[in-house]
Amino acid sequence: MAATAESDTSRNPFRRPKATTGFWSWLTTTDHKKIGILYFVTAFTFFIIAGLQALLIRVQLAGPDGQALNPDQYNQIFTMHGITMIFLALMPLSAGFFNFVMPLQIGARDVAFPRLNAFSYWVFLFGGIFIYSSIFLGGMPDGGWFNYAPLSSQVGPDPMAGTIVDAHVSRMLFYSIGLQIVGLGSLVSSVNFVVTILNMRAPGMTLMRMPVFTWMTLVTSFLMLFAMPIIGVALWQLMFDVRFGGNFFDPSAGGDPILWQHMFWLFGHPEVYILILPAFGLVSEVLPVFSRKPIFGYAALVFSGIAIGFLGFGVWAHHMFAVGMGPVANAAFALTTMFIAVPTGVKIFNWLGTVWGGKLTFPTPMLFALGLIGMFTIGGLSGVTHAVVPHNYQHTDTYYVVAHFHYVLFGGALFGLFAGMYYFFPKMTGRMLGEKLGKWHFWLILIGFNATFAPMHILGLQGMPRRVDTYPAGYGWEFWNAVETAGSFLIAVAVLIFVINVVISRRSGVVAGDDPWDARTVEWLTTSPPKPHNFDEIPQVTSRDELWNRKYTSDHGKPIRVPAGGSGEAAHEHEAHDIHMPDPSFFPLVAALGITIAGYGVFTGGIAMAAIFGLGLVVGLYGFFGWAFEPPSEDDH
Ligand code: HEM
Ligand SMILES: [Cu+2]
Repeated sequence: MAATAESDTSRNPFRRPKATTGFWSWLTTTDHKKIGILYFVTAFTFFIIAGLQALLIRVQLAGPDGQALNPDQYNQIFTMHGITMIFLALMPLSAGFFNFVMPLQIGARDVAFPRLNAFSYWVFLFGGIFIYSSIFLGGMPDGGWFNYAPLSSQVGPDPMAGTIVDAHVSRMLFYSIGLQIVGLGSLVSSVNFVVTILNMRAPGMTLMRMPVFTWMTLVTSFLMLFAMPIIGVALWQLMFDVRFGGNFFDPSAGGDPILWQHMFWLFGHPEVYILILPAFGLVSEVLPVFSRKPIFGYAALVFSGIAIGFLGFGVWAHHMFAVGMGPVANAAFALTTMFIAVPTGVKIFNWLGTVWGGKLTFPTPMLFALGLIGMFTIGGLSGVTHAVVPHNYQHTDTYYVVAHFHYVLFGGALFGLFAGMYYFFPKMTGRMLGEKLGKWHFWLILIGFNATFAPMHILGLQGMPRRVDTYPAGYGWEFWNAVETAGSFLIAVAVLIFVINVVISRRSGVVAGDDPWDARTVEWLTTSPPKPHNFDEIPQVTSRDELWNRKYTSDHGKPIRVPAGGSGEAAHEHEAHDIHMPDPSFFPLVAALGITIAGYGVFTGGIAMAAIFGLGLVVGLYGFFGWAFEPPSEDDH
């Protein structure tokens, strides 16, 4: 029997790759940890690119009448800065943590659909490359990250200049098709995470024993599940309008340009929670560990996250107060927007309650966590002022708004992600990130960040509009713009120090051991880095903060260390048993590649379109069929 199966698989066109180490293994991996690391490296590379674009913007605006970029270049740069930071940097950085940390936190060996997980990474990467290939093919999208119709959807008299689309159509197709491809990755990964969290928790890990980060992964996945399809539909409509003569947004043909704004922000506002909730989850892991106290108000923290998830779908039109919806709609959305400040405030209160009276230590992850509390609160407060409609009329589309979303997305989301990187780097690599360089990174980025974005509040209230490539002298905007530019270069130095720290620590950082922070949750039960199968034995969970309660009993709240091996569980866990792990496969990559190739077909017409689209279809189908029919590996027999 075995012999024939062996010969069968060797003849099977969909044979499996075997490599589990080396370059090839990264192309075929279905291991959630490796996929997590692929997300980190790729997303951080895109972050650097978007950061360099931000520096270019700041060079252009350092003084009046900037000459570094012409208007067309400037439009492309700020658009790509926004798109890249949101879709190709911050979202996938969160996906890196979802992938690497969440299965460990729930005591699982992997996610529910490992190959689907690999597929979601490859469509993210290929989608990002697809969008950036626009540099060589007519220019990058230039309509801003929210790309309002009819500016984006209007086309010239002859959009098809011969066999290929004209520059504007091409840029809009890179935007609409590129974000579709990237969005597909988010959508399928959210399905994966929801199924994993609801079905693959270790015995005893009830929902109300799950770590807060895993809860925020669940809420964020549901947000993606409901928000991504909305932008998906709008992007199809935009593609049809610019490429196939549709009229979704053309009022002269019965379409409605405001429809795009509603569709975009119905996705766009939940999107900002998709960006911030993972960071909230990471901070909720870090604060208790360095306060040596359980999180304050666990249930309230979890339910406020869920409340934010729900309310997040009811505020979208606060981005459209000035569009002319009328006082009733404006008042309604002003109210719902103010409501959402309540659960957000609960979170900040609970974090402060956690550190209050704690035995605090301040390693770099703790500094970034505290930084998030401070900076996000500032962003949150300016957010409340946006909800005041008459005030919004004054400052919408000015630098006051640019200041606000950088305080919540940079000061909030990015600071939280950095806290998570310093906190989980030891688990991922087995080594600690350098504390000295870490402290330099934190203080320089905190100063640079505030120097860059705090003055934007002033310039915005003084009337400086966003998205202008130059401004004249004599408006009194020179000083603060110069300060902002200096601040942005300080941010760049801080990020460079972080990269140096990662490279050095990866090789020669202090060896971490399994539980370097004396942490509270089961992911720290595994070795650092974890074995391919994570746990030799799936842990039995009996409480929240399972690891802490195994290590400490408490005497009137004072933790008393339990002598090692006392709980009996730990010893037993080191025997590896018959553990089946997902097999490597390269078909997810092939399927993702096929979809991307087909995307290029839309830029052409006639034969060329049929050929390119057809090629994409063949490659994609080979990928999906291979994925469906590749034989199970030997040990399945
Ligand atoms: C690294 C430091 C950063 C600097 C110096 C910076 C600077 C800027 C500036 C000056 C603008 C306004 C451009 C204009 O309206 O003409 C801008 C826009 C924007 N930034 Fe940043 N930014 C940085 C980081 C980030 C981060 C971390 C995010 C996170 C998501 C982000 C997201 C955005 C978005 C979405 C826009 C709007 C683009 C548009 O109008 O379409 N930025 N940034
Ligand atoms: Cu909003």
